[in-house]
Amino acid sequence: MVVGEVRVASLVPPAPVDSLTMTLTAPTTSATISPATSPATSTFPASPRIFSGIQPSGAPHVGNDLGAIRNYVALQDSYEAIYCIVDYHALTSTHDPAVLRERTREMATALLALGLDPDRCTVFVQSHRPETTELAWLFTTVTPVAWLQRTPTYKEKRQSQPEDVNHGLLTYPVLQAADIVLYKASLVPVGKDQAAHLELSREIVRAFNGRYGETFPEPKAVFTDAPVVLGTDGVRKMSKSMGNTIEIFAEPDVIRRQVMGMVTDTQRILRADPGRPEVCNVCQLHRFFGDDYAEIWEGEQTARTGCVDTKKLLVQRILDHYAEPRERYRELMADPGRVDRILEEGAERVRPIARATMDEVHAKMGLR
Ligand code: AQP
Repeated sequence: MVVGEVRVASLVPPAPVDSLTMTLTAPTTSATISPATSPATSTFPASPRIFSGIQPSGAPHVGNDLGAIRNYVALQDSYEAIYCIVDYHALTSTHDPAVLRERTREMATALLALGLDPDRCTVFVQSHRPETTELAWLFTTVTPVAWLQRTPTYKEKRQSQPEDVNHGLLTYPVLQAADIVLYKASLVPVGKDQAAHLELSREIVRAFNGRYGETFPEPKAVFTDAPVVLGTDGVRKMSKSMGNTIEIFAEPDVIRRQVMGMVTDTQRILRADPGRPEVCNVCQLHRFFGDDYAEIWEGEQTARTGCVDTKKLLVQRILDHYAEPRERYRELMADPGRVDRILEEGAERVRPIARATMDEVHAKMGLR
């Protein structure tokens, strides 16, 4: 186990071999996560609190779900869980107000459809609790610029949107740290791509606690057993901006096209060639959509099955797996008032926590 990370229960059978080097690491079998560091002061919550944010940056995909959202769902029963649609973060790349508004509601709807239950967790929109931006500003005063400049995501965004290298991109991880610890959360379900940001959050917290006294818990990442899901290109992380996603709520024809277009084992030229399931992302994804992964593996390795067969099966299984969420998504999208109410109530529910944290921070920093 890596310091600063914990891993949650495997929902799938173990891999037949332990050489899953690309998409997914071998699943763990433990159904529990380690307890967070014991609170150093009475201002920490009595039991670990969960927080995670997700950008309303487009249609949620299988990578978001396998890498993060299913942990959001799993953890809501064991912990006080707070989930947030991070529209302030999305503003670093999305500048059309109508698009942002629509995507924010879509992402909230998607989370609810995938299993977040407002009676068991809190779901709200980041900008509805503006204390987070004040705390982010205060955190900028303990964060060296060099820490931010070396963030991998910042470097990537400088490449992917060279015309729009805005200040928000640089301070993105500071806002993320503020989001998490405003609620004194210590466990953060995320995909592995967020590990560097989480590490930075821990450093920022340490810098703040070092200067002003023990105030915040150091947040730890919680990974699923699919911490990095590769995209349909089989090479890069599944990501909206890479255009290599399998969308959860798209029309079946779109999902079919996305899966059937997946790159498999590039060395398997003929149907009769034995495949290498450990580098075939179609095989890897089967781990999460059926209980016969070992057979899929063997079929591919011995050329008993072809790539087209395995892809067709995957299409069907993805459609079946998400059939109920897709139905709930349609219902909720037809009732936007209900979703808006859930989000408003969520923001109100966490107000006292945010206020209490800010009172403490103001006092410690000499602002009141
Ligand atoms: N491919 C992935 N594998 C595992 N986890 C993933 N996550 C995203 N992609 C993968 C996790 O999903 C949560 C929400 O991610 P986000 O808000 O950072 O969404 P995102 O970055 O917008 O996802 P994309 O598709 O990668 O978007 P772009 O292209 O805009 O950057 C996070 O916990 C993330 O780790």
